[in-house]
Amino acid sequence: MMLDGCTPWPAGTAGRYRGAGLWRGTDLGSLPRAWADAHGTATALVAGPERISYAELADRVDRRAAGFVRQGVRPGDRIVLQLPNVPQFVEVAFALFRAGAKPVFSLTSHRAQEIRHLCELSGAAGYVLPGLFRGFDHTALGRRLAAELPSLRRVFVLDGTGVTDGDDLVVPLADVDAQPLPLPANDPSDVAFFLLSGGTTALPKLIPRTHDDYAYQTRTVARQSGLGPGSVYLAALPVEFNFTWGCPGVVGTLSSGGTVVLAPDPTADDCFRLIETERVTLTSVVPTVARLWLEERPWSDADLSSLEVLQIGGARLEPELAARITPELGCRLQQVFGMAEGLLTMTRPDDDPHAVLHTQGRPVSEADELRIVDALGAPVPPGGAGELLTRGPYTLRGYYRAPEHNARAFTEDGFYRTGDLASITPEGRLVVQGRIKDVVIRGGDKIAAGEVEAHLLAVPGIVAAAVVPVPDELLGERIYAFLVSRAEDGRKPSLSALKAALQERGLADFKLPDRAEYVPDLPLTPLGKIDKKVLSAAAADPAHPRD
Ligand code: J2J
Repeated sequence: MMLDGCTPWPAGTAGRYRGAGLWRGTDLGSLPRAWADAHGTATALVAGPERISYAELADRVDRRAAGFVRQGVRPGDRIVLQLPNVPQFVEVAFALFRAGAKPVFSLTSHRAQEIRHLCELSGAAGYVLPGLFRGFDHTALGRRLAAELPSLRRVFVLDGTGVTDGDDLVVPLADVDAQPLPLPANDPSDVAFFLLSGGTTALPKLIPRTHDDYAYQTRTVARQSGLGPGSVYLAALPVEFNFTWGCPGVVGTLSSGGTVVLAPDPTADDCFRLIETERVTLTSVVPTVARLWLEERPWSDADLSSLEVLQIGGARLEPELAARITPELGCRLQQVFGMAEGLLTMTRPDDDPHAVLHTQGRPVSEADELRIVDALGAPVPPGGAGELLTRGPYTLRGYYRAPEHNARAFTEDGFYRTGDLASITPEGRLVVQGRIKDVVIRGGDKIAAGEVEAHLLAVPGIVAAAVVPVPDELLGERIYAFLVSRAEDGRKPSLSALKAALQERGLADFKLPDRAEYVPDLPLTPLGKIDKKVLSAAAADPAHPRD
């Protein structure tokens, strides 16, 4: 049974996935103990000077799970989890699985707008936060939200910032620690955790991932990536990103008996040093990070010879950049196309070099179904480009508590409309051609245009707003806002005033416009919708006049 508000796979389909041995009834909460039984003294996690064995990790997870129960966390509770790349992220995620609670993975860059929405939408009973992180007081935000939202009963603070004695709302994460308890197993077909959608709508959506589907995804990708006890995975990007968490990422590496090294951030400085000292064999980055690493490589004497594979995904990888990876970094390139919603495609070790540079590879599961359709939903002839639709054993059937959006985002027969434009080669490899969804992908961060537009419209003086991507060499795309201001008083907030206003509203920094331009009117299509094609073309035109 899936949590209320989720869309289960049809019984027949689920039966097929089980019958084929894809879904094996794995409870993610039971994994740390099973891993400890198999690899006890081996190193599971490395973070700075700290090295945590599999046995230690399982013990910490058991103690924290009991600690959460003592703090009143109940099976089925949703808990917003917002932590940087620290061992506690892994401990807390698995402890919550153990306790039957469902973490909602949030980004550390999220602010009041995003966290409030996640808490409201999920009806969160708890919020695990870093405390004071990169100059922002998350505890203060947690307190404010708890005052607004009656369902939010507990705030757990990693660094203890803002904790006061005798407070039963704000609790240090270190106190979430108790003698292990026998805890009931989870239903493997139920939601284990929620990932955040890259989004197309004004408000982000939650993606339910089940124990069975995520165990299948991570196991399959780990096997195809040849992971084993000798593998060392560097978590360079934020761990809560599906790419880093399970593609094969943290969960796939731990399932294989390997070691996960947590990098504080993806800078070349930090990561090159960790690759050298920890003998990292595999890591995953977005194209922007790969570009920065290539820029830094000639200036670094770090020994990167242990690195076997660099996975690159999350945004379009220019073939020119792809071609530089092996000669300049000395490792194999693996292109990955993925989405928190499910479907993953990857190039493989035995693919010919042309396929590795120019395609996003094949789906990871034989049971993944891909369709390419035209604007009317009809299949395009083989090889043609169109919207990619997909369904399969680890692709959601519906967002959480979003019936109206689900009616548009899925076909009647359960295919997810990805909003990506792609074609499929005769060998079955995916080639991403572009997007039809209204999203900006800025250095791998996904920004829903509609969300930024809604906030811009709330700024005094702005009467119309349209956000489009503009090409950028380093970030791939930047955020370009076209605005119409009220004519009578001629108020046209400057870019910095707009950014300040959006920050003031509590929007995460990575969603702030990079450029704003005032126009008398927004162009419309014959159907009366804002013509974003015209705006994108204007934004990208070097001769286009700017403020
Ligand atoms: C072009 N666009 C891509 C690629 C994703 C592995 C890797 C990435 C993600 C991810 C992920 C792309 N070329 N190679 O979850 O497990 C764009 C598409 C897609 C959207 C999904 C994983 N790889 N994209 O990026 O949920 O537009 O997942 O639909 O963040 O990123 O974004 P997200």
